[in-house]
Amino acid sequence: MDKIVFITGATAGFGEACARKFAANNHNLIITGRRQERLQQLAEELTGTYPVAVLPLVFDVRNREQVLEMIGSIPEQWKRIDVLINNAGLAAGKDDFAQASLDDWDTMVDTNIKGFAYVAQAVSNLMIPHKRGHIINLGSVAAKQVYAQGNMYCATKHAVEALSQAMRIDLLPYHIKVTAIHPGAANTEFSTVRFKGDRIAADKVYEGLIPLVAADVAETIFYCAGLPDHVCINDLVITCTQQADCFYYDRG
Ligand code: NDP
Ligand code: 8X3
Repeated sequence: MDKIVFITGATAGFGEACARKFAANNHNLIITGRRQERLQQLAEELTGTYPVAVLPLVFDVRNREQVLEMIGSIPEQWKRIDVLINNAGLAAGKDDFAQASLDDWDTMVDTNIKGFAYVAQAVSNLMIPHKRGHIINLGSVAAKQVYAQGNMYCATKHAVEALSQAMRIDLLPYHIKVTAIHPGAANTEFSTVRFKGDRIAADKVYEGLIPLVAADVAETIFYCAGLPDHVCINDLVITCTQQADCFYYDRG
């Protein structure tokens, strides 16, 4: 049976790669993000290439009213969502605790914790009546360890870890699976966003590494989503071979 897969942050990186992977396997998609043009182009490309339907929804996960309104007004035939890939998120800045921008902190908390939770709650309420569904949350190796100047980003990803556990417990009676995926360094738009367009700083993150790419993470998510109904991967850490954890890299 083809699934309905709801992907947040599908305009770039992991979300876009997941959209390509799931569409190539004939699943119908709800794709979301703020950049309408990118979403529209992706929807047209995927529906033109594969026998799938794609519903693009433009909203900012930080805006609670928008999240509730957009998810609340999904057409009836799209409401039976099988998989949520709760992926939209970002790092803003990498600075010492005492100097970090409070605006950056607000952006990360509002996106990675509050927006993340608004979407998960709204979609889980669509899954509950059917007593099935799978929520796949994007954490990070920064959900497991805290590194220098990672302060609020690491805190938000630790919150993703905590909320994934919380969802797994509270959604247990409804047989909704919850998987937390924790990638290490992956070369997407992530670092360019983090360093506010400074490509030199962004490229330095991946110097000497063959880092993960978005398709690696999408393959892993696709694998987790394809397991039998009675099997749930709860927690999965994925790094490139040259990264052991947040601290140890072999940069050649
Ligand atoms: P990208 O920057 O490539 O993509 C991020 C996506 O999130 C974009 O589609 C963006 O869409 C969306 N997004 C960001 N803010 C909002 C918002 N307020 N409302 C709606 N959508 C938003 O990053 P990645 O694909 O690398 O990251 C995806 C997730 O994986 C994030 O949660 C990140 O923290 C996590 N992660 C990334 C790692 C990496 O090294 N790349 C490693 C570990 C975890 P738009 O701008 O159009 O709104
Ligand atoms: C992104 C990976 O190591 O920059 O979550 O925090 S890291």
